[in-house]
Amino acid sequence: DGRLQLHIGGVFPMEAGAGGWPGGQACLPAVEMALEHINHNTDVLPGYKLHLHQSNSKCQPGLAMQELYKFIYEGKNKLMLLAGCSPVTTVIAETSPEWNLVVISYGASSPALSNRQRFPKLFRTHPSANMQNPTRVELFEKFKWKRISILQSVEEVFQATATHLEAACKNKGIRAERQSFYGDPTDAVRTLVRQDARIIVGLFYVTEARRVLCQAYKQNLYGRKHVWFFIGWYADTWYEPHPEEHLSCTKEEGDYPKWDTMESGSFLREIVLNRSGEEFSEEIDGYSIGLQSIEVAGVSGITGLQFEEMLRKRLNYTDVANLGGWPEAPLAYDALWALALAFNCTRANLPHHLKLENFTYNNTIMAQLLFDCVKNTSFKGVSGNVMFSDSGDRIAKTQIEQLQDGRYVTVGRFDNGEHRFNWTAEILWPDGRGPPPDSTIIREQ
Ligand code: ABU
Repeated sequence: DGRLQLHIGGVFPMEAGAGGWPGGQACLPAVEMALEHINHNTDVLPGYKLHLHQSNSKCQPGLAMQELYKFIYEGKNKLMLLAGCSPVTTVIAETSPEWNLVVISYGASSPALSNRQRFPKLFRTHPSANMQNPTRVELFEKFKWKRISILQSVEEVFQATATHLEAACKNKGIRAERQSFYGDPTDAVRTLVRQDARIIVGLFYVTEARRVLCQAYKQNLYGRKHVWFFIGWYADTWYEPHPEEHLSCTKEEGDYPKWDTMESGSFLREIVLNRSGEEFSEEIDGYSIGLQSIEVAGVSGITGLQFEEMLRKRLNYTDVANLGGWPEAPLAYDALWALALAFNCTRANLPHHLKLENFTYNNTIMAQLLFDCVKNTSFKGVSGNVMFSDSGDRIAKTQIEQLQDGRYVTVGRFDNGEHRFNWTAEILWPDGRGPPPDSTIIREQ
């Protein structure tokens, strides 16, 4: 159509493999939607058209490196990269500064990524997993749990989150014991059983989570005496067995627990709120009916709710809640807007002899301008206000949900900025007698 093309690269994990996050399933369509909206918007990059080169990283760093080299050495020069999943974002963001490339991550939670020395050109629209830890500690204190266990797989993302959680617990006089595993959680679960663990925070990807449940079942680390905290970005029915994973415990064994009933113990999850709504508490006849939200359109002209509806339609109204990356899709949509607005800003500030479309990997002037423009990002997106701190982190609110008879119910919200908890519903306990103790020794209440 006569417009000049600007090329960008993006890696999307379309499947989880042995362990990982299949977030590309919903995040890639969200980015494609953003691409269409940006290319149709005459105020953004007039005279230019963005062109996305994408590949499936499967959340595997080795494969992602191969794709990175293809982006760099094949076809047109790429001006910027998008990346998702922590292990992949880590290798891409460590390597790409060699080619003066800025990376924006729409789906990487690793706290280790908040390190400007190690990742000099990385920004992320996805908050760090550390954001969940104050919420967890708040709950431990509320229920007077003084001893908790952390079960983590050994990826850096979970290692770093566990270290931060241990420190937060120590600050409040809570003892945290950590067990880790690589691939097979059998021995780590055995140790938890030996230690009589009751309150367990799980830090692992979803395929590993199903392996953990299988072992929890086999080794009897579930039921009314146990509370499990799981990561909130798994699909809604993540606990259902997946036959292709060939786990050694199946529903056919007869007494396989119904994980979504209270008898199997209390399952809590923390999710980061990725919505553009502005919240307020509403009361009817003096009774609080919880937090309501007003939707406000952002730079793209659509609200968070409209975005969600458009994406549902684009995905043919499939079972979106069970699609990898559905909760993160607004972050992916906003990542592309951040990139486009940074191109806009760079174009406006470039010396006359330099043109965006002529970017080369050794053009340090343009690379610095691109970096500065992303650094100064500030816009209202479909996931809320998009801004990056010096280390690239984002402040967000956390929502606590409990699995109650087959569906997740929101029980509270925690404002990490103001450090304020807002309870919206009761947490239910299996025998109606309140939260289970953190060990066999019952402390004075
Ligand atoms: N919310 C998805 C994060 C995935 C990752 O950190 O690898």
